[in-house]
Parts: sequence; structure tokens; C-alpha cells
Amino acid sequence: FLPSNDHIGVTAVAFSGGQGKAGVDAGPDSLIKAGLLKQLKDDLAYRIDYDGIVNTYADVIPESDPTVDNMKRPRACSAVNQRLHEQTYAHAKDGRLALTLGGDHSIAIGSISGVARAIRERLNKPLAVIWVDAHADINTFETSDSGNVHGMPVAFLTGLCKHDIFSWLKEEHMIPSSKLVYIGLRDVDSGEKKILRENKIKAFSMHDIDRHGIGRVVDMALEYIGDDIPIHLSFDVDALDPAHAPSTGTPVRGGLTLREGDFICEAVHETGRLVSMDLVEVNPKLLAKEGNADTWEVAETVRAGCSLVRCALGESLL
Ligand code: B3U
Ligand code: MN
Ligand code: MN
Repeated sequence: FLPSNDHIGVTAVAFSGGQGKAGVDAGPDSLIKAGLLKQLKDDLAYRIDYDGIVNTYADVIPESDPTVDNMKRPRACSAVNQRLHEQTYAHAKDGRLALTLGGDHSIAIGSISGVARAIRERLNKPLAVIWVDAHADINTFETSDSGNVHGMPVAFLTGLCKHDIFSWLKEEHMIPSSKLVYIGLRDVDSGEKKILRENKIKAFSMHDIDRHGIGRVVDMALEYIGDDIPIHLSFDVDALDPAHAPSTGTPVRGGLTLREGDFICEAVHETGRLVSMDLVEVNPKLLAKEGNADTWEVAETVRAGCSLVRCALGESLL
């Protein structure tokens, strides 16, 4: 049904304002320079709609952006996401798979809401979201300790958190919390645990993966969202173990192997219902050294990011 299975719309989002560490804005450029789009085109035979622009959204980022209600840089986060929303909306509306390269995870507010809006208009259905992450990113501005918006996107997207600064985000852009499922969690704040419990949100932690194995966990996650609904895959590279993705802002021990991450992506591809994907939190400036030569940490993280995207787009199919 959806989308066109050979056409990808790419949005490169050079944004780091959802958290405090510089460098994650260079993530999209590092993925593209490593050949990701060329691989999708030449090796996987996709048509790529990419305007060659790594979006900095400089024209909408305010000079002064003081904290509001414990949210750091809220106006920049809102303005960037509002623009990104229109970009992924346009891709999804025209039947392209919307691939968003981050940037920190706050950008999922825009990428997912844009696609969710298009899917509602086209199919009169909600969008399901598989959120692969060490973190739940479901703090509200009230529960957040850090004030970083990259720890809040799921709360905004499910309507659990609303704020005037994000007033462009409408009900019909949101996702039902019953069609959200997490994989890979291992660093969840106590306020977030309460939100997950109270809203009965489905989550498979690393503990569940150890117990059941990645195959069973992915089967259960896909069963949970059902087989009649389009899927967005939001992949935070910090879901992977720091051995495979060390160059990221908040690495947490005990994560997925690269093979397990790739497997999740392959299994989602196999459903034939992937309509959009984010790959976020690759920070090529962390554990880097001066000059041009990549450290193994940066090279490994970028390589992992490229692999995840290729697997979600069918690289492993025989
Ligand atoms: N839950 C914490 C930490 C965090 C969330 N996402 C990342 N780190 N990458 C917070 O800041 O809300
Ligand atoms: Mn995240
Ligand atoms: Mn994370």
C-alpha cells in the first residue's frame, strides 16, 4: 500500500540544540560523507530525493533562547522541528520513504509528526513507532532533570506533554501511545518509568533481550503493533553498545550488538510497512582527534549508523 518501495526522501538535520554537547549537528554530514546515500542508490537501487542541503535551519534559530519551564533552547527546538515536520510531511505525502538523519533525538518531534500527519490524510490510520534507544525520551518538561529536549520527544509526540512554544504540533500529528513500542532500554529516569507504567506503554528493555533473545523480542514488538499499520523506526545510535557506537552524547553500557541492531532494522524492513526512519545521535566530534584522520571510535559509530539504515532498507535480503 505505502510507500513507493523504491523512492527515499532524505532530510539531513544538523541540529544539536536538544542537548548540550556540540558535534551531533555534524552527524548527517559524516554519514553522507561515509557514502550512505551512494550505497542506497548504487547498491540498493533506490531513487534518492536529496537536495544536497544539510539543514542548519539557521534562519529560524533565535539568537536568544532562554530556558522556559525547564526546557533548554525551546524556541530553537520548536522552530527546527516545525520546519522538519513540513519536510517529512512532503516526502510521505508524495509516497517517499522519509529518511531523517540527525542530529539529536529531539528532531523526532518533527520527523514523526510530519509522517503521522501524511499517513492520517492518506490512509486514515495512525502511524506506529518503534523506538530503539538506551533511553525512553519520554520526560515531560516537568519530569526532566536535564531540561534537554532530546529526552522529551516521545512525550510531545504522544500528547503527554504540551507546551505553547510547540503549539504548531496538533492532535492529528501525534501517535497513540498504544502504537508505540520501545526496544533496547536500559537508562530510564524514575519519572519516565512512572509515565511508562501509567500509560501502559510497551517496552522491551535489554533485560528482555537477554531473556528472550532479539528474535523473539522483535517478533513480540511487531505483533504488539499489529500487521495493518505503517511503521516509523526511530533509531538512536546509543541503543547500540558503546563498543559499537562510542561517539554519541550519552553512551550507556550493556547495549545491543551491531548485529542485533541490524537485525531489528532487517525485521522491520521485512514487514514491508516501513514508511519512515530516523537515525540520530551520531556525534563525530566525540572521541575524535584534531586533524582529518578518524579515530576508531568515530569510524565505528559512523559505520554502524550507515549499516543500520542500509539494513532497514533491505541490504540483507537475498
Ligand atoms: N533521560 C535523561 C538522559 C537522556 C535522554 N536521552 C538521552 N539522554 N540521550 C534526560 O536527559 O532526559
Ligand atoms: Mn534518544
Ligand atoms: Mn538515547
